[in-house]
Formats: sequence, structure tokens, C-alpha cells
Amino acid sequence: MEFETKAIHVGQEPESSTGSTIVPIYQTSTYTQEALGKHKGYEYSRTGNPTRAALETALAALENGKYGLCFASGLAATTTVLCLLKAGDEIVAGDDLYGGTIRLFDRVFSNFNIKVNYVDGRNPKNFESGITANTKLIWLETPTNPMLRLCDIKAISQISKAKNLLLCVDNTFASPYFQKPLDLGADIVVHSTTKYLGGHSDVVGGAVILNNKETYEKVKFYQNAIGGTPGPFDSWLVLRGIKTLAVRMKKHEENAMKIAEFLEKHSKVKKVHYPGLKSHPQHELAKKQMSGFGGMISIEINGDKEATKKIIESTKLFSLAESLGGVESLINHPFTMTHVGVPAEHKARLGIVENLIRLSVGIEDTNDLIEDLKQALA
Ligand code: P1T
Repeated sequence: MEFETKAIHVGQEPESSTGSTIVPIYQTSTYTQEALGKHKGYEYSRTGNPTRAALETALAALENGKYGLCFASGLAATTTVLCLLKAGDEIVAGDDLYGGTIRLFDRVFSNFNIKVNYVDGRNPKNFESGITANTKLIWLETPTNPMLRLCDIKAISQISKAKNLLLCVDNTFASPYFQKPLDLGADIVVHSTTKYLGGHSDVVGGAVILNNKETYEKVKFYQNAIGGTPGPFDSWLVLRGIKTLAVRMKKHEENAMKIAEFLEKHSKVKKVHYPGLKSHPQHELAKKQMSGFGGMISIEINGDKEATKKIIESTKLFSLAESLGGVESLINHPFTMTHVGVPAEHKARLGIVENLIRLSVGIEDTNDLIEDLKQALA
């Protein structure tokens, strides 16, 4: 079955008692048992809920994975995966990550004596150099947030396999439509379903997808034990969102490509970071491991903080907001917004400077979006 068909049908069979074509929102916290120990597979909605189960099945299929688990946010998904580690263990992580993930690593899990060794993820060898006797997990995003850098999943998976480590890939920016990390050798995929999977900026959620049964059982145990699970309505919103993922992603990419080309020629723009551009230093890798380049672009402005602020505050269609991946276009200032909590030295190393702007290109008319940017940059 092809991706578009899976997104609409897998885990979403008509409901047996009524024929409801769409998976119902099972808005219940608990399930009445016929007798002690006799039930229909559900006992309590933190442990399991049919709407969530449909989403978990569908997401696993989209990532070509065996198992899916859903969470109340992307960070709840990440937190639950990190619970596979114990005090003294270490993570080697690509250094360009969502600011909230860095905050979770540096300011929460560090308290439990889990150390993160950040490396420049553009060269797979750096992950190898970062490994110590205590390393248990390699963590990366690709493309990265906000610099749109790439990590070579296949090459890094070979290193991780040789050292018997787990490789976890945050696939939020590409979505499973454009990139399937499990097929490239990753062990675990994490998503913020808040973004492209949900697709309409109306829900916060997360997901974990994996193939190994033993690891799945462990993460599933932590999902229930920790309790960062999504409610039935939030699960339903993401389930509805993924039905149109393929058509949305095509339009996000088409718009982003045209906008990136427009921006590259603009005199007020110093640099455009978009993996679809030939000028992107990792364009060849993008072509190899992704089937499309996505809808995220970061740009550096020719100008100072004030000039950048003026542009960010002048767009009319691009809303000034955190988040990404919705149908509407958003504009964000990583330095003061999504990555504000990242230590200054870490930001400087990555190039998260005051004149960096991140765009989440929506699926509006391409020319309207270009006109909006044109007037903001004028
Ligand atoms: O916001 P939440 O659903 O908890 O997901 C966290 C997260 C994880 N991974 C990546 C790559 C992300 O971009 C995010 C959240 N990012 C934003 C809110 C943002 O504007 O970048």
C-alpha cells in the first residue's frame, strides 16, 4: 500500500458497532469490565484508548515501522525515550536541535546524571568521536531546527550499530512523507505531531515509532508509567491531519522552493538555508536521503537586529509565531523565540544570530506569500 492510502486507511477501518467511517473520539477515561480481569483490551485511557490506538497504528505505517506510541507533546515523546537511559549513561547528540530539546537535555536530564555530548552533526565521524564507554544513545534531528543542516542517517546508523547504541532521529521537520529514518537504519523515530502531522496548528502532540519489540515494550511501559499521553480529541485531530499529509507536504515544498529561490536573489538577504537549493552545502545528501526538501527555510538578513525586527514585524500573511508545519505560514526569530534558552556559546557556534529569521512556509498561494515577503523586505 502506498503512503497516501496508508494515511487514510491504516488503523482507520469503519467502527464495527455502528459502521462509523471515521474513527470516533472515544472520550472516556475508563472502560467497564465484564468481570474481574475480563475486558475488551482497554482498562484505563492513560494505558490505552481506541482513538489513540488508531493514530499509533497509522503513524507506525507511515514511518514503515512496526510500532507507534503517542504522547501529549513532542517533548513528552522525547522525555519518555530518554527514560530508556539510567544515571551515568551518555548521549551523543547533533548540536543543532529544537531549543526545548536542548533545554530538556541540559536542564532536566543533567539533574539525573545523564550527560549529553554535542557534536557538529554534519560530519558522521563527529558522532563516532563523541562516543565514550558510557554512551548509550545517539540523538539527532535532520533537517535541523533552525539551521536546516543535515545529518547522514545511514552513515550514522552504521556507527551506532557497530557500537551497539540506539539511534534516535527526530523526524519532525521532514515528516515521514519526505524521510523515513527507520528505512535508513535508525532505531527510533520521534515526532512533534504538533507540526506537519497535525498540520493545522490546532493540537500539541508527539509520537515515537520503532521496529524492535523489546525497545517498544520498554517505551510502552514508560508511556503508561510516566503518563504523558494525549487525550482522545487531540489524537483524533492528528489522525485527521495525517489524511492530507501527502498533499500538504507537496504544496509546502513547492512554495518553499519558489520562496527560497526568490530570497536567494534578494539584496536584503545575506544567506538562505534551504536543503532544496543547489547552494545548500548538503544538497546532494538531501537528494539522497529525502524524497523532498520540506517547507522550512531560514535566512540571514543583511542588516542588524533592528532591520531584522522590522522585517519580522512587517509580514501580513506570515504570522509572527513559534511552531511550524501548519497550513498557514509563520515567521519566527530563533534567537529570541524558539531557541532563546540555548546557551549563548551554543547559539553562536551554530550561527543562531540576531539577524536569523525562520520561515515555516504554509500552503497559501505562492505569489501571495512572495508578495508578502517582498513588501516586508522593501
Ligand atoms: O512542542 P512539542 O510538540 O513538545 O515538540 C517539541 C519539538 C521537538 N522536535 C522538534 C524538531 C521541534 O521543532 C519541536 C517543537 N518546535 C517548536 C515549537 C518550534 O517552533 O520550533
